[in-house]
Amino acid sequence: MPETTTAPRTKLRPKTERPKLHKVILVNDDFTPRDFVVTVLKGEFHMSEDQAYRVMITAHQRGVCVVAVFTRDVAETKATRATEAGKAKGYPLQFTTEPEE
Ligand code: TYC
Repeated sequence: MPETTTAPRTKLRPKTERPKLHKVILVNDDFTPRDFVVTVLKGEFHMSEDQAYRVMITAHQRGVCVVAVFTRDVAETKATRATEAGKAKGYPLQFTTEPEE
């Protein structure tokens, strides 16, 4: 019976593409109350009071602040919901999204 030899197997590692992440960005405005921005950040993005305050005040001072990164669908859904929460109260609060580099 012929000897069976097993050739060393070159490990095939099929490329698994990681989905590109998208940033949710909080945009400052002159009308939305600070407390309301903090409430929306806590509710939609599960932030602590502290984290939410820091993100709000950064957007207030610099114009924009990255809130978090998600896959595209999740980022867009959260940005839309958070923007709608402001609209429902008559505020011009805006959350936008953009792909990470
Ligand atoms: N600039 C607003 C104010 O002074 C507060 C605010 C902060 C609004 C961040 C939007 O993304 C924002 N009442």
